[in-house]
Amino acid sequence: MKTTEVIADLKRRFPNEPEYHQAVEEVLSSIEDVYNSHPEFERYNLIERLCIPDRIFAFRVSWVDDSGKVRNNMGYRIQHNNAIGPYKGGIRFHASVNLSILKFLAFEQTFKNSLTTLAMGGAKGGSDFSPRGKSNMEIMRFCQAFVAELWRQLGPDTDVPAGDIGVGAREVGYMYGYYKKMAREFTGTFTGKGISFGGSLIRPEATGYGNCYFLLNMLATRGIDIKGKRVAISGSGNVATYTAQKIMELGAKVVSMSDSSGCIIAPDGLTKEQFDFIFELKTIMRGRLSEVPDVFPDIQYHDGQRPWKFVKCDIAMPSATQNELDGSDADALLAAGCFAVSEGANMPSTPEAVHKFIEARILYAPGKAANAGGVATSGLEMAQNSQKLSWSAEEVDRRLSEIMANIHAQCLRYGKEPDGYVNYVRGANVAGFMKVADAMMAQGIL
Ligand code: NDP
Ligand code: 2IT
Repeated sequence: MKTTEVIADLKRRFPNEPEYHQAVEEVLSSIEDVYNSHPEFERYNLIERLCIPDRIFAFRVSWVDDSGKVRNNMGYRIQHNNAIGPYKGGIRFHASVNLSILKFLAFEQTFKNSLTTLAMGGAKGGSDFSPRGKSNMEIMRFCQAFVAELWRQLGPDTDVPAGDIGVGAREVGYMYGYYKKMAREFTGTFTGKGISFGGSLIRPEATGYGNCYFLLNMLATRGIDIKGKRVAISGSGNVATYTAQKIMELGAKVVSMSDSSGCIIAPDGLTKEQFDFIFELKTIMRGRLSEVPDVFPDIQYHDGQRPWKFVKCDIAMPSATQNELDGSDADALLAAGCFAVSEGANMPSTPEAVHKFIEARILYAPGKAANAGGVATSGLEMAQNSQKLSWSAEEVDRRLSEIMANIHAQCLRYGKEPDGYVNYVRGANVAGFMKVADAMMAQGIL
């Protein structure tokens, strides 16, 4: 296989999908050697079957806003690959959602889910609907209209959605409720559900906590203690807030957070009081970070900016969205002495930034490894739902921590370079790929 030819062909057949091309290019360039050492993969044209989603559902979602106006959005579900388990992956509600973004996310999800060691295939879905500024009733009507179209494609052993940007416990609750009504079943068909109806303890925290556990494993390879380290975080949603909470609990300092309007910088690290305020502001009040300096004048706010050029940090944990950290941000981080980057978001660093991190030989963990704790805990929620049992928070947290250590071990196994440097991108891609490839080979041409 020549990676360049496969990419060129995908670009020709699926033009105007830059995020999808970017994600595919990153994976294919790191698995080329492994792929070529298995000629049977080529005979079965495995690579194309792995890059092109099994199927894509696209539909109009019509709903009525509070003023009585009829609104139309697009809805999608991409069932990418189910070689190793039912389709599994989040739903994103954001104005920017399009096929390219969802195809990249579903593709990434397939490798990430494979790394978790649990039986989950890859999927992603969403809509260009933006929950920001909408009332609860509008959100509910939208979620119901979305699921009215999609429910027939879902099921506990078929396709199990969850949250992502713009979709949290509230949206999952409304979507699950409507699914339950249409399908006339009470099963674990969504994860991230409320605790009273089958949700798992620690699922809300899992992506952020899991990223911190992965980071601890990486730091241990260099004998570095996290205590007192300065950690720059972006985002202030589900992933970012629980990352910040765990980072502080571990004795490190959170020096930045951000939202889509700008970033806050706390040069000495957020205090517990400041963090609690931000948590409430973003998750309960659904407010803006620009309001933070009104209450805490020692915190700086930079309108329209990302944090990377404003912080002096040891560790960066980008946790907002794709391509939010570019080459010049990477230069700034490296110049300021940053020695570890662990991605909470999916594909937050541009290819140029990734290249700079790896060239500089710093610890760099791609999202598909570092943020896999979220979907892994979704897998644990599915297991609990199947058993009709719920595990304690300690039990789920222990399993999450073990899964992250296992993902780290897989990265070491496949990612160690001759000079001893661990290339986590290669490690995660090869480990994730091998399991899915083996399963696809065993199941014939589908
Ligand atoms: P949330 O919607 O809870 O939070 C998203 C955060 O990122 C908000 O602070 C939001 O700002 C900000 N943001 C969103 N879009 C943009 C943008 N285009 N530019 C700048 N900032 C933006 O989502 P999550 O925390 O769940 O997701 C964050 C990332 O983590 C995503 O990449 C997601 O795919 C990934 N992820 C999520 C998992 C999960 O379990 N939820 C699991 C694994 C990965 P604002 O408040 O202004 O909207
Ligand atoms: O990107 C992700 O891994 C998620 N949004 C979580 C998916 C899930 O099914 O829990």
